[in-house]
Amino acid sequence: SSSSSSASRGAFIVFEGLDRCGKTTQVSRLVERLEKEGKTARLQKFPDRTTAIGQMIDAYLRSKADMDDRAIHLLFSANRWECAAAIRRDLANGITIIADRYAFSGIAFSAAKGLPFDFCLNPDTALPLPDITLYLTLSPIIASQRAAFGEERYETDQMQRSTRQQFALVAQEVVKRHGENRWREVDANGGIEEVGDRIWGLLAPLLEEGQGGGLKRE
Ligand code: T5A
Ligand code: NA
Repeated sequence: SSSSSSASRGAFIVFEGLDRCGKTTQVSRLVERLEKEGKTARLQKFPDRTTAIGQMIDAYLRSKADMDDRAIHLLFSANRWECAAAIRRDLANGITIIADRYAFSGIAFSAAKGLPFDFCLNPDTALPLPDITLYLTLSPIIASQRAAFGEERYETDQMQRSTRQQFALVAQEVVKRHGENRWREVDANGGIEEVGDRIWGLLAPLLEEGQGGGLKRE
């Protein structure tokens, strides 16, 4: 197309994966790299622990507070809803949003605790749809050996195993509803640079405008 890049919508890119797979590390690097390439990008972390709802979530995750499974599930979702308008606004203004976790974590972690899958999915269904989700996969043994694993509530081998199974169901659902280009697995084994290059190799062609197979923008 002949439209200038400043007039086009930003891309909405989500990173997902089990605990300690390296999401935050890669999301920060990607935002820096995009800015070097002249794109405006914003990092959006979920849970966003800075809001009032986020502080309740933080207390729950650090086991400073207990909560009913459904109640905490809805708080995770509410924490996304309170950020949704800003995400839509920024995308419309050409800002690329890179999210460190999103609704897919919400579904997978809560379903792993035994809540019905549909109950887990429903509160998030009308949120802004990511153009692409990169699901980082890492050997569970390596993940559990990384710094600070085990400090927060869900960081047990059993919970991680169960969440991995639920993520597979989430992936199926995303592909069924929105097409296979919306969900990509990325091997997160290897060094930080190596994984970063893998991610960049996948995203850079999609972010180039005017090329076939680019990101589908909602
Ligand atoms: N949750 C979340 C829900 O239940 N419902 C929801 O709706 C949402 C949104 C907190 C928990 O909340 C759950 C899921 C989680 O259990 P969080 O705040 O994202 O979610 O959790 P964090 O503890 O911040 O992040 P993670 O544990 O998921 O870690 P990351 O971001 O995957 O990994 P990162 O980059 O912080 O790296 C971990 C360590 O490994 C090193 C890093 O330096 C760091 O020490 N590292 C590497 N080492 C070697 N090689 C590499 N390639 C490395 N990459 C990173
Ligand atoms: Na993180």
